[in-house]
Amino acid sequence: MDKQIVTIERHIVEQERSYPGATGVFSNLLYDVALAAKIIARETTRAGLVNVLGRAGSVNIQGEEQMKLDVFANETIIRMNSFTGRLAVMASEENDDIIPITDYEPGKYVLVFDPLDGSSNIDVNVSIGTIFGIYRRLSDAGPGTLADCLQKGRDLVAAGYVIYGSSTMMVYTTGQGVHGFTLDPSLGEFLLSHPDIRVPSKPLYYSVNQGNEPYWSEGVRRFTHWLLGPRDGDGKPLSGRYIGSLVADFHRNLLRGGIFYYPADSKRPSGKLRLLYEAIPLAFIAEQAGGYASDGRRNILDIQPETLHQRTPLFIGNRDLVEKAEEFIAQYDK
Ligand code: AHM
Ligand code: MG
Repeated sequence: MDKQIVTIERHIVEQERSYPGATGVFSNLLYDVALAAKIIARETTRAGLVNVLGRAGSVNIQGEEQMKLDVFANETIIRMNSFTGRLAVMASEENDDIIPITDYEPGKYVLVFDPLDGSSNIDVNVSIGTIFGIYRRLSDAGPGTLADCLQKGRDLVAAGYVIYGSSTMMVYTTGQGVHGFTLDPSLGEFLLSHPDIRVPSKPLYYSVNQGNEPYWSEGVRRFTHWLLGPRDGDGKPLSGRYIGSLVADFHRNLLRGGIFYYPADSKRPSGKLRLLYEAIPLAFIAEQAGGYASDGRRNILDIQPETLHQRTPLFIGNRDLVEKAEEFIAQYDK
């Protein structure tokens, strides 16, 4: 029983100590996100009971129907962060425009997030997740701007996700490794359960919506067939695993090794996933865990976002597998 119990608060404070000039604002911002995650976790686990399932009836900018839990998660994160004095602006998948901090004193950070990703899985009790990224503001003063939100992944200060699954976990990085915390519902605390996560060098899984194969490019098709084979004599073929919740698919492959991809195809020439609040934060986490993320041609972290809701193809996971995808695409998809 001498194993130390490390709460997320303690872990954040201990990490902050390695930054001599830190004021604590950033640590508090991470707690705010963790607290919002606990509130969302409480609602997602009660969803079937309190009859919050179903559609809210409104349609978001991507033309998708929002479900009630998406709206709840979005409002929770905005509400928990708008008055703290820590943020200048937010951007959410569920809001057409940026959410500048106007009614309270604006702070120096920027929060971009997908409040509840994988929403088609809510109704069927399958894991869903929240994804977030934190930047420093670029503008000097006043409410934050669109330019504050459109920063490259290289400039992230922190990124993370929360998975609402068989247990709730929050996984984050501030550029000092990737650390995972499991929510103890009886304590209401996230406890360090997965310190210093590294992508295993031997991958187990490939994850892609294979129903889209008729629309794939030659490069993606050939890459997939390569994955299914002995892969340069590298042992067993990979197993296919696909949930259709990005956070859950990413999380499994982060812990077990593998590649997730949602390529561009003839139906979706820019891919499906969003650059700013889906691909970029997960790319930072992947890199910090020894993996890699690409749009098929370049590092996701080097892409300059141009619009808030821009989509991107995404290949993410073990570096050698992602680089192999880049090779196939360079060779066959001119
Ligand atoms: P959402 O933002 O509407 O929830 O959609 C994003 C989700 C991702 O979680 C997942 O990786 C992908 O869509 C699955 O798409 P598909 O059903 O086309 O395979
Ligand atoms: Mg999403």
